[in-house]
Amino acid sequence: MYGTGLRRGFAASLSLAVVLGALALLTALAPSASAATLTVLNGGSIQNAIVAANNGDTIRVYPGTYFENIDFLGKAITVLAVAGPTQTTIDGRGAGPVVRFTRNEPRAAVLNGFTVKSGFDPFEGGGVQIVGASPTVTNNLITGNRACTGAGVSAASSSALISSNTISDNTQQGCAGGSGGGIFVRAAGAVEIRSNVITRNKAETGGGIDLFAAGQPVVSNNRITGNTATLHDGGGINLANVSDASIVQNLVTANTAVRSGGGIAWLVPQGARGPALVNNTLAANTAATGQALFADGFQANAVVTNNVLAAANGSAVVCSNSGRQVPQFRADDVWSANAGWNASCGAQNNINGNRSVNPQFVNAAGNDLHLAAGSPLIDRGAAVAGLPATDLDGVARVRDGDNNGVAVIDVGAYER
Ligand SMILES: [Ca+2]
Repeated sequence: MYGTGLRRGFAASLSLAVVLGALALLTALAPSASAATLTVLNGGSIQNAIVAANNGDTIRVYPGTYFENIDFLGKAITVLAVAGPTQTTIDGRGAGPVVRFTRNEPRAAVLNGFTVKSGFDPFEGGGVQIVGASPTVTNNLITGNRACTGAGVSAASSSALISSNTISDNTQQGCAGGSGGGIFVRAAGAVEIRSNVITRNKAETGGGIDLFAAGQPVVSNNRITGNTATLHDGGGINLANVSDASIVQNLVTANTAVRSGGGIAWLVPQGARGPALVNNTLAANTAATGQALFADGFQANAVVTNNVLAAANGSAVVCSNSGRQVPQFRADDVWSANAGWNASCGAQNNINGNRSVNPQFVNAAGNDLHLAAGSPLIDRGAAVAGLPATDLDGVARVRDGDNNGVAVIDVGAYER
């Protein structure tokens, strides 16, 4: 029991500091004065602290590996690993989802800073399972989990915020027909998937992300790389049924689909708006058809603007016309060594700002997909409403990259 007393004393002094701070702010922030801080030390139980917590409380978890499957129990509380995911792990032991939000938790229910590993669910959400709730899941490493759908994270009937996590090496298991190796979203909502690294996940469909009847999700500023759709479509991202997603400023690279859409695949049903794909960089993805993008269905309202849709060879973009419609392409660069645009997309090249030129990345072989000086995609994008004020690096958009005195947005996820 070396160190236990010291740690408890340390925790007690922290709590005292919090109490003193709360007293100091009592007049200015009266509602927060009732919020408490609970402490969990190595060897303790996070779940016991959740049981004891009330809305507005923060549970501070100290370094260690916690063999638990925790449930937020509907509480608007923050569960925080004070030393971050490299030192703090919740290990689900294959006994169920590692973390569950299934009781209408709001955004103020926060999971922050953990390694979340070794969870399993035969249906959905091996690492983090969200059903009918909208929590915040941020700054975690979610890895080595298994489920039929959403091996890493699942979100059903949800407007959750999933931000700044690394979601890696999660794998479909427990069924045939699964999807969403990294993240699975189903049943209309407004899930936001922002600024995550999503890598090396595997599922039959949607290796990185599967959006299935997902409503109006936002997928922005993510790095989605090296994921695999092991049987069907969408190595990086797959969208089906009514998934009117805004997919903005992501890097989608080196993903693989055995069938179609190495980077992204979608099937837009009749009557749906379909996705908006804006200022993404897709490169080095592979599939049997549609190396970068496989666009299918009733997609006349789908918007594809300012994207780099590049592939080593084959058709970078294929428009399967089951709905006899193609998306609205504008200021996109669709490029591969031998055939950028597939004829199925109709006449697009040199129309509406669309082109087929070598994007001239800084170092494609080294996976540096910034535009090199002199790239033909600098200052060649179309004006887009609602674009983030900064690019994927956090560099301010829009800039005058060709030094002609006029600032114009670049094509792709990076600005210069
Ligand atoms: Ca520019």
